Amino acid sequence: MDSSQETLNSGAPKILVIGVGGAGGNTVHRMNFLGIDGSCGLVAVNTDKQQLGVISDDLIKVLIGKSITQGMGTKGDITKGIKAAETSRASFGKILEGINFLFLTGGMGGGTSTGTLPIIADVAKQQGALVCSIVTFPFDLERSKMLKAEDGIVELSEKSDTTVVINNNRLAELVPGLPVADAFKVIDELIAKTVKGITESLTQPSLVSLNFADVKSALSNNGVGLLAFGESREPTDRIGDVVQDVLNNTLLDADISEAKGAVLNITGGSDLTLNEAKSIGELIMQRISPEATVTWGARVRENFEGKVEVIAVFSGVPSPYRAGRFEREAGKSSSGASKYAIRGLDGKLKKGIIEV
Ligand SMILES: Nc1nc2c(ncn2[C@@H]2O[C@H](COP(=O)(O)OP(=O)(O)OP(=O)(O)O)[C@@H](O)[C@H]2O)c(=O)[nH]1
Ligand SMILES: [Mg+2]
Repeated sequence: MDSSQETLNSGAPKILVIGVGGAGGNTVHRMNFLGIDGSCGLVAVNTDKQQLGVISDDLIKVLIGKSITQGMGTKGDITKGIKAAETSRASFGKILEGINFLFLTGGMGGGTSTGTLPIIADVAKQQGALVCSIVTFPFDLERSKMLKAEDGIVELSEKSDTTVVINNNRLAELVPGLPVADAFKVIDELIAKTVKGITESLTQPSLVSLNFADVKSALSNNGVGLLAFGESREPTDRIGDVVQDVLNNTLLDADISEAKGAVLNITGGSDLTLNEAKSIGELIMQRISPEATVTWGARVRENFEGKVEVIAVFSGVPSPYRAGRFEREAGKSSSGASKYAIRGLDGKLKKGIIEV
């Protein structure tokens, strides 16, 4: 029996999140701060020792490529990022042992993230994990990083099951005038919420639980994906309202009508009904291809009374990055807008920085 069958039989999948580079490290740091119920390991991987030092010691922190960067980061050099990761393949293999579902995150364009993410994805896939990468595309003002990021996304999407791209520039449209540091915080929080929502719906008792086999069908071998966030603002038609908000989401860079799959995560208060959750799923399903695999989970949270929030991961959308050149103008612009059980490298619980 392979490990994925074992997990399906015994219930919840083993989930791990690895944040790579400065951005990825900050994202997993934020996840740790938000807290995820259930067992989900959080790991930060970097070539920069100082950056690992400033994020929470609750995380497993893995310093790679010390002989290549002397622990000082790659300073944008993807070749160094690749070398650091290549020499750490075996360590990644150990970290990923027994993992069924891997979330990878980082800021594309950085030397560490762009070089390392595809290699971790490759190791994870070879070991049988479902790999969902959630990465950012740099701001227009980070010109030197944009071409590297485009190539990186193409490479990463070949190694991952789904590579969700969040375009920082769409965020700038969504909240004009937002200082960059605050924009990063918003993105980190959005990624953190997405991973938390999916993980908890997979592993915790929920109004509607997500089934790992369904999530697998929705995300497997599906290229580039997009993330959309929606919240209800009107009390009268909150279901129609939240669905419209998801579909109008400015973070969407491509047409979702051709998406091959979608995983929806619905959060509401104790007033959220099963029928409402179903309607949200059905309404979004109507907007994408009838062949698409759509699955949803719904959870009830405190302080959500009267509100509904949806985070949607769409997979297999036509990629504006496919040719290695981002068709920037093609993007849509719209008005709407536990403690972690982590095994260390030697199988014991370890916290703090590990050098590999
Ligand atoms: N979401 C988020 N994105 C960030 C953050 N910091 C930087 N970024 C974005 O991520 C991209 C990559 O930057 P880093 O993460 O610093 O790069 P790195 O992977 O550490 O690579 P090197 O430092 O070049 O070795 C940047 O171009 C920014 O667009 C952050 O705190 N959060
Ligand atoms: Mg860095």
